[in-house]
Amino acid sequence: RYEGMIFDLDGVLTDTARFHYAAWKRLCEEIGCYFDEIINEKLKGIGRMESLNIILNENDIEISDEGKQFLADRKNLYYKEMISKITPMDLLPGVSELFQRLNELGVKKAVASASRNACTVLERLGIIDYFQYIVDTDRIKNGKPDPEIFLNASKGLGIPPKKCIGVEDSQAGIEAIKKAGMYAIGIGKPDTLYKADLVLRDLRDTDRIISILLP
Ligand code: B16
Ligand code: MG
Repeated sequence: RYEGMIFDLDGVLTDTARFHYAAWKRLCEEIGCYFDEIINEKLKGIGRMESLNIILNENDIEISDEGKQFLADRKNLYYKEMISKITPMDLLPGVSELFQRLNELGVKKAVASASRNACTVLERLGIIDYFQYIVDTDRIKNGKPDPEIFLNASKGLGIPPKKCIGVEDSQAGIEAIKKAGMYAIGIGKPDTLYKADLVLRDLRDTDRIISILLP
């Protein structure tokens, strides 16, 4: 049986993925950059500055480090404006019920998000106290798809990777979970998350998830 579940935040517990998209889109329109859903898919689970680098590369734009910092800060400003309106109503379907079941079963939970805004979002959603461990992104050297963030979470929970299930909506995240030696549940479309052990549309099918946890 598995003893711990490690959740990504954006796109798994709440739909902040659309806010990240909207904030990048607004920035790109301002600076005359091309940006679409296909580029956006590559940014999921990827840190802020690295995401900006991907966008600039796609547009063949080169700018100074100060210029990049300015743009990354600006995107974050737009993003923070959007997440300031989040409430517990913004939890994705199935999350509350799943957490309740996991608590009853004594399954530990952690958050492994690449976002520096993760704690603000968890607080606004009213679920921060459900987690025994939240990865501190400042301590992570290598972002997803490197397994470091998930290995850090498993250590933080005190549960070996083999006994953990990771849940992710991004390709980079699923790759990180698999490299960490965990069972991977993808949230989204099977064609984009083909490396996952199981792909679900959302966390609503609690019975299915519990049957994997406790075979
Ligand atoms: P921030 P996750 C990731 O969060 C997002 O998927 C990604 O789009 C974003 O660029 C990254 O966090 C950094 O977020 O700018 O708030 O620090 O999916 O790993 O929870
Ligand atoms: Mg995500």
